[in-house]
Amino acid sequence: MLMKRRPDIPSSEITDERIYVDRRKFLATGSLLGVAAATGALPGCLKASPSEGEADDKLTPYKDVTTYNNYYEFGTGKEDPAENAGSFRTSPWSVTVEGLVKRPAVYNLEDILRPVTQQERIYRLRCVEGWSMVIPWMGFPLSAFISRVEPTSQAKFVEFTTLHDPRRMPGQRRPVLDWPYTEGLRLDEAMHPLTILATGLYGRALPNQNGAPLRLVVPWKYGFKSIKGIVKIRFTDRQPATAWNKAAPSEYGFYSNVNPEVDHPRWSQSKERRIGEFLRRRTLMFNGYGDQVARMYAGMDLRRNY
Ligand SMILES: Nc1nc2c(c(=O)[nH]1)N[C@H]1C(S)=C(S)[C@@H](COP(=O)(O)O)O[C@H]1N2
Ligand SMILES: [Mo]
Repeated sequence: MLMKRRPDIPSSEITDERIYVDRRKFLATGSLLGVAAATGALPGCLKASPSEGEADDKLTPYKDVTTYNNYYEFGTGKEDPAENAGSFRTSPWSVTVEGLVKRPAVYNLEDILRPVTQQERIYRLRCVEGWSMVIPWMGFPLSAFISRVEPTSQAKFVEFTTLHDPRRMPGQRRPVLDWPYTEGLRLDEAMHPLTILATGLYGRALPNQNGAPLRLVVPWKYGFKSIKGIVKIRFTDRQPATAWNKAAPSEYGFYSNVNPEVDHPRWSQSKERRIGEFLRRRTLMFNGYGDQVARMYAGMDLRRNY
């Protein structure tokens, strides 16, 4: 029998969304594959069904993911980052690791990426402003890097800092935030297998406006936790200050878990508009990842720790 190989359709002829939607149907459980791989879960522990709400998630078009952004270092308008970050140079890039850690050093990006396996993970990102997207990220668990640098037993929190360079980041020439942008996680949140350092999306290198070359994605927290353009990771025993908490403490707390029951003081958090959709949908507790993360907050008052 003659086996004739059909030439692959050049990817340039297919829209990004279609490739990914088709691949996703094929994979059936989407991001869960990545999660299982990262946690090394035993086959018997593999969850067969997608996380809450995920079944009706359609990927947000590449165009929207890369032109509707928050990245105040490149302007406060949603279209500013795509317009202003194009010529931002992300190479060479290094990340300083300091604080309560056994291997403090300046790590080149290549050195950070060499030992890790990049995986695709489809996660929702919900902004506190009330919009959300579904994005196929490329990245690796933050835990892989943290384990490598070995925090000491006193380390309880991780602080992340974005590059501060007003010559290259025009938004930093105005005092919109107390630059540089910083964020923080509790160490267990940082070590959670859902927490990733992202290096790409839609199978491509991360666009500058989405935080190239390295940004955090914490899918159960509001988008502002997912800090972009990371140049420093510091381990501490005290809860670190965060840029948005400093700017408006009553509006943005340290935890920032997606929580439809705790309103932003100036607007409700119970619904969200999926970019590309018309009707608003109900916001899910922990952005729908509660079955995987809720136990980290057992016994905590999430109204006080907002
Ligand atoms: N350094 C830095 N990181 C940042 C921001 C920012 O202004 N500066 N904005 C945050 C906010 S509010 C959101 S909603 C997400 C948006 O990520 P996206 O543009 O990739 O969708 O990035 C977060 N990370
Ligand atoms: Mo946001």
